Amino acid sequence: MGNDAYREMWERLNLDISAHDGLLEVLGKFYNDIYLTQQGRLSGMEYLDFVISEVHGLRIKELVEARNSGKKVVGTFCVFVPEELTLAADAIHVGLCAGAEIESREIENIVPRNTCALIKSFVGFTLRRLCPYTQSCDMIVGETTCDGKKKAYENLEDSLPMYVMEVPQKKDGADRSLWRSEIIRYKSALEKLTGNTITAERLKKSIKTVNDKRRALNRLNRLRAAIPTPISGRDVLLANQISFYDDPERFTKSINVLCDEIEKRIDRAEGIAPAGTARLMLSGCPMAVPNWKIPYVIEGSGAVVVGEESCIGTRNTRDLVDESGKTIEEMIDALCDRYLKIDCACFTPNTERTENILSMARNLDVDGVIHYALMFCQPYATEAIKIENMLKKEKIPMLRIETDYSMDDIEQIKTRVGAFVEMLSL
Ligand code: BJ8
Repeated sequence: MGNDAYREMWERLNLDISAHDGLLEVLGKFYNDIYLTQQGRLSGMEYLDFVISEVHGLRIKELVEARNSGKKVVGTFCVFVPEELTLAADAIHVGLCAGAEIESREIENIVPRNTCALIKSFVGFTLRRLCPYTQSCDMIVGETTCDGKKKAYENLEDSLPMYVMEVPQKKDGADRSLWRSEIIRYKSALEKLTGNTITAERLKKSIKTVNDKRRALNRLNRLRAAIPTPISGRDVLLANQISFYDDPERFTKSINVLCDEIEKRIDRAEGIAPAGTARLMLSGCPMAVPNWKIPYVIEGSGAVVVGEESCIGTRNTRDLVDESGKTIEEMIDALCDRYLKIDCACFTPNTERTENILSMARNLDVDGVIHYALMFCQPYATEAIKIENMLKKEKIPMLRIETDYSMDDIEQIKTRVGAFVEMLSL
């Protein structure tokens, strides 16, 4: 992943070069072990391998060049921030969620020790100057979803150009009005940042661009459900992860090429695992790059992941924005409605999520569900209880895992997942 040609660029972005070199080395090895050693991979995955190999290189160079030409870069931590508006302001939208454990005692100067790994990771990346995306942002959009995130944003205000959107906790009429006004406020913030007016024509185009990206990922999700499974869960997770960084139009094209190849594989009745392999669905917290621990363990235990009910998965792609709006007002309503369908565990009540998990489990014909919550994530760990009870009634086995980004518990998780898969195969 490292490349001397980019060193000057990283220096200009004020990265801690030696720590960053160390990070790239570890990631390169990790990627090789988890991804490149897989058997029967589709050639369409080469594009995604390339993007990952250049995730701190070529893509950052593109951001630097775009900024040099006057464009702005907006970073986000949550799928609630409407990418359509960012693109309509002619800015670049990138996800900043981080999935690697960063060691730094200073993290606890910003957030307490009992904070989830995702938050600690982005705090660590920021404090240690390890993320060229964060360093490239002109505005970073936080949101009032879980308490851990919103309080961390407050404490990062001195080091980052933060802007925080208020996401309601319920979905009644007053909540919709609040969310609609927040979308309008975000539109104004973008116009001020970029100096560009978001016109109806620009917004219509960007709604289509982002919908096309979701359509491509939904197509991939439909195809992966075939029996035998034509693509590994790890590879689909990677596609979802990269969707947060890559240029949206280029990404959509590459996913559709991958899907064309999968269709041919399905026609030949070929799979990456034989028919009869236990089919599992992952549900819960998002898995940001390079958090590949659980899918790696599952697929190493002789099962295959056929769906991710997560924000780096179907929760982010399932619902499209209505494209029929003509005026800005109509399009803002369409954005408002679509984003309020996100069934994040931060909402109360959140019955849609339970219903969506059940219909996904049935449609994918899964043998079991693995619910994944990051340690100290109250919203997802608490919802896991309700989901387990619901699945029990439906006779769908579920395994609950709470973990972080470290490898300390990997052997214990392997044992639990192995036993779960064995039980499903009896
Ligand atoms: S819409 S899931 S991306 S908030 S794991 S930081 S919830 S304590 S990530 Fe999320 Fe938006 Fe919801 Fe999706 Fe908090 Fe839990 Fe940590 Fe989490």
